[in-house]
Amino acid sequence: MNTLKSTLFDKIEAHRPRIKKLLDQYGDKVINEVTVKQVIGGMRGIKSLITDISYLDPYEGIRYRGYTLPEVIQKLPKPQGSKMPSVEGLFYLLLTGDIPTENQVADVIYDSVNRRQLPKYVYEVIDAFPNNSHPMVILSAAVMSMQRESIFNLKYQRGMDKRDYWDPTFEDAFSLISKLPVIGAYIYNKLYTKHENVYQDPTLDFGGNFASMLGIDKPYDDVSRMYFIIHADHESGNVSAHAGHLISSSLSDVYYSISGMINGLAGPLHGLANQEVLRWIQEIRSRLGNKVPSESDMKKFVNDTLKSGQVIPGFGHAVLRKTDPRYTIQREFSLENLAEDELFKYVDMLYKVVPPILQEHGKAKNPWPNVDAQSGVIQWHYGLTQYDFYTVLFSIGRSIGVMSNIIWARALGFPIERPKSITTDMLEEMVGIK
Ligand code: HAX
Repeated sequence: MNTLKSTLFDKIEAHRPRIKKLLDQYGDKVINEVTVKQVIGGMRGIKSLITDISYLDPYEGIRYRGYTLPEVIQKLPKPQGSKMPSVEGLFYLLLTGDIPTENQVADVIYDSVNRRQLPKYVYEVIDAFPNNSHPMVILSAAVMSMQRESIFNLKYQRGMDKRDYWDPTFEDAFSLISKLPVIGAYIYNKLYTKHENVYQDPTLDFGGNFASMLGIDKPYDDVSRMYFIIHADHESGNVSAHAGHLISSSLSDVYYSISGMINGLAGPLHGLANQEVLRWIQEIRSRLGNKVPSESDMKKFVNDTLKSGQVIPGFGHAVLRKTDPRYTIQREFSLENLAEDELFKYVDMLYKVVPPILQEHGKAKNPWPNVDAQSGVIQWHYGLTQYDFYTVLFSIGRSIGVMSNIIWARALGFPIERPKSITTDMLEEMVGIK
């Protein structure tokens, strides 16, 4: 076993008794009450999922394995000359809870490079799509097409001890994570560059190789690393993470689960919001004849959007109650690298203008920007102007957290998910209306 897998195995063995004790000794202890509002309102805030990979505090934002994002970026080993860490190091951290050494990261990169090769049919599946298909559809289908590669599925068919489920799941997950940037880059090149740049560079890490396959120069390699790292996980209850977890809880393999995760991320209230932000800014731009808007122009545009019954993309959050630290990290990167970019000026002005308007509007519980308000502008600045593609980038990052969770769910023997639903009649009876 390589060091990542053997370290993971030790952590799993150490963790299993904790879950067993909780179940055996405290299984019936009440930790939560559920209100009518939560039943009707998308289960907001019900503590009913368990994960040790990340935790989202409403005011502080996300922590991965106890580390804030600035700490993750500062502590994880970085490729020579880079300001951002290797994504492979993040995978190590999410799986084991340990900050890896440079050598441990090098081992993961070595192993990952050997898993990057795509079966030939995946290229054919991608090429078969019309060029006006949304890239998220192509991504989901490409992942789905690889289900026949699943080692978990093969071993399950042959008969496997439950305690070993995590091992082939790790193999499937690590292979799929390694392949996703290659799939993403191939989709990008098919749709937008007529396959000008397709070459992988086995000497480069996850983010570096992705930038190279897109044919975008430095510092886009660091942009990719940053982007994949900050999008990797956001607890287990968000749509993409929960969709992945739910599907895998029936013992569907990671190909089924990640394809489902991608489909959930493709909604405009979730991952597609990064595309929506850019589309919306472009709309403002063309309405104003490409001139940089004044603050009052911008306020009018925001108010018009709200009056027409639409949401302001990139603002608000189901859990967060302050500016998303993923927004702040990208804002700091932008101030350092693209402060004069015209679109960044739009984003900066929206940061000033939108929160007070949303507060006044009185509906959104969180008027502050989320990750998606910033991310598209950075991509645009480095030449990735095809904003339909942005959620593919999000998917590549998010898959790392979701698959880490799936591996652990298998290791800890979490059961098939099955919450209970009730009828409106029953709910009315419960509150005494009937
Ligand atoms: N603009 C206008 N209205 C908003 C709003 C926004 N940005 N954010 C919330 N609201 C509205 C809601 O639509 C809701 O209205 P109704 O009562 O009429 O249904 C009301 O305020 C209360 O919503 P909430 O409780 O504050 O927020 P939710 O938990 O229901 O929804 C969302 C959270 C992120 C979906 C929401 O804030 C939103 O639609 N934001 C814009 C889209 C967006 O940026 N999505 C990306 C979120 C981050 C993410 O998941 N990235 O992948």
